[in-house]
Amino acid sequence: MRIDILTLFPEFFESPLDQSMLRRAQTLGKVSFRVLNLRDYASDRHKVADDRPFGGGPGMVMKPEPLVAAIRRVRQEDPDTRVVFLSPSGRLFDQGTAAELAAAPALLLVCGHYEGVDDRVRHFIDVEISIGDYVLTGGEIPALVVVDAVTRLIPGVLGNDAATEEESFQRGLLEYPHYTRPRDFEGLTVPEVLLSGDHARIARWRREQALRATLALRPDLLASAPLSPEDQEFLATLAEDSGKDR
Ligand code: 9D3
Repeated sequence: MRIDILTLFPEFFESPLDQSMLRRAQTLGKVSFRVLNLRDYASDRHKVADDRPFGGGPGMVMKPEPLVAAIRRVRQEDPDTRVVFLSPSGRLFDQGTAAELAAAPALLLVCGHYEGVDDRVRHFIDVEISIGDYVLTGGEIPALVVVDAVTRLIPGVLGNDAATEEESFQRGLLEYPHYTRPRDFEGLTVPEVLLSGDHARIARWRREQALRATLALRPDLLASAPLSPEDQEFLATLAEDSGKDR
């Protein structure tokens, strides 16, 4: 898969794309990143990419010509490219959107900056994505969030399919707690069940911990998580218990 990033700050991406899983994915040939400098697509002598807003007001607006020239160039190379615009008014990014994007043959992630982008650029975009309801200074960090979430879903990138299977089993729930050595850390001990060697009991305990944590911290997730009759039963006993206490 090819992932292109269009930005006024290409240096921003140098280190993040060259670390850990993103680096490994490139080495394995699963993904190739290109960081495109928006200023290279400005046609004027001074390579200006922004201008004052029509109608007045503070800040600057990104001009349409360089953005659209870059989008056209990438689409010309690969017409199947999905063009994603990172924007505070986009659709909220989630795991489902990450999976959708991971299925595309190529992505172009367009990073906005300043107060915004000339609205006519919207006509050249396939999807607008926000990573959450907080104000950032630009689309660069959101683009990295998308890159990271999408790249780990490309087949063969994570390597260990065991982790992926386990993840799909716990799909839609918060994680169960993890422990490693030592068994006693400053008086904090590892739950006995994890030392028992009883794999069925361990699996049940982990499932229950995940359900418990989800009910306590993210009950909204339970509405769409795939739950077995045993899961429902366990959640019902938790609800009963809390009713007795209070
Ligand atoms: C004055 C109104 N602002 C919108 C809330 C303007 C504005 C603020 C910040 C326009 C762009 C930005 C920069 N943010 C992004 O480009 C961005 C973003 C974000 O700020 N939060 C969550 N997701 C994203 S994706 C791109």
